[in-house]
Amino acid sequence: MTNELAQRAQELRQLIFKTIYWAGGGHIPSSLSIAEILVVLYFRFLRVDPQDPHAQDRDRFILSKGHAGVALFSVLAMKGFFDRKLLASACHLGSPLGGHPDMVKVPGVDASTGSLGHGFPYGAGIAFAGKQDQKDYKVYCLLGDGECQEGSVWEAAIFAAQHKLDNLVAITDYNKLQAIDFLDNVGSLSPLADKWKAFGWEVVEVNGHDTEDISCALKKVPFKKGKPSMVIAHTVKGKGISFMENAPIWHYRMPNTEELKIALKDLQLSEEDLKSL
Ligand SMILES: Cc1ncc(C[n+]2csc(CCOP(=O)(O)OP(=O)(O)O)c2C)c(N)n1
Repeated sequence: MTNELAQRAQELRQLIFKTIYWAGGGHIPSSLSIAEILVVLYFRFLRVDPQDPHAQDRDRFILSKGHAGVALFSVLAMKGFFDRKLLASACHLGSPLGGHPDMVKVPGVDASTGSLGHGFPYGAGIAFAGKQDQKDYKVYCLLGDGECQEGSVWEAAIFAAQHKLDNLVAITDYNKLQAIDFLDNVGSLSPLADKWKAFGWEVVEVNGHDTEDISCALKKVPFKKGKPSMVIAHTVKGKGISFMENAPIWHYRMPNTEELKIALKDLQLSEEDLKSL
């Protein structure tokens, strides 16, 4: 199973890169950072049905760091929510797949996100509604660490603890980078785990590129009855493409001809592979 999930993560990275290449632009490193987290969620935990994407009692997944939308589109295509050929249209005029996820247009997308600091509070609201309606679904929210510099994240954190939302599971993609620089050079969140604990959350830290480590944590949610759960996933922004790893300059940038060759080699793709999706 571990190998299978690791292989899926590799396949997801390839699909993300090809999709953004076809789109002509996008957030490559932000998407590569979350490949293992997404495959673990979609292929091991989320109770979702591609044939019935609006099922009332399904688990919800909210990509609060919506700028990594291509990663979500790619994993949804792998899971069978829509034909993966649709990925070739991403970011082109008239496509349902834009730069950010749209819940009205894309089957399997549970929240329209992209404005940082909004998806997570929305997810807390859905978890609250689930409690009120005595439903047993869980709401999983994936946050960026730079996104956690937004005040609305902490308002939602207070709300979730106050209402004992133990059906809410947040995962922070803790790659220590935001759009322009390292968090520590802009607005440090350290010590991040202690901050969430102080806000009334139960916290577990994992290696965000180790599918087994992520799974072990998610198996235990809620970490404590009556409390919301936070998984802090230590990741590397740009994981899988050597020159993009941990490099702030790549947040939104496309490789030139020479860089493209290296990226393809790193992802075990050929130039021929780039011709189709
Ligand atoms: C409210 C808001 N402000 C600014 C932006 C522009 N923006 C897009 S991505 C990004 C950086 C986010 O950093 P992080 O959450 O750490 O994501 P990652 O580094 O993994 O891409 C910013 C500032 C936005 N999408 N929403």
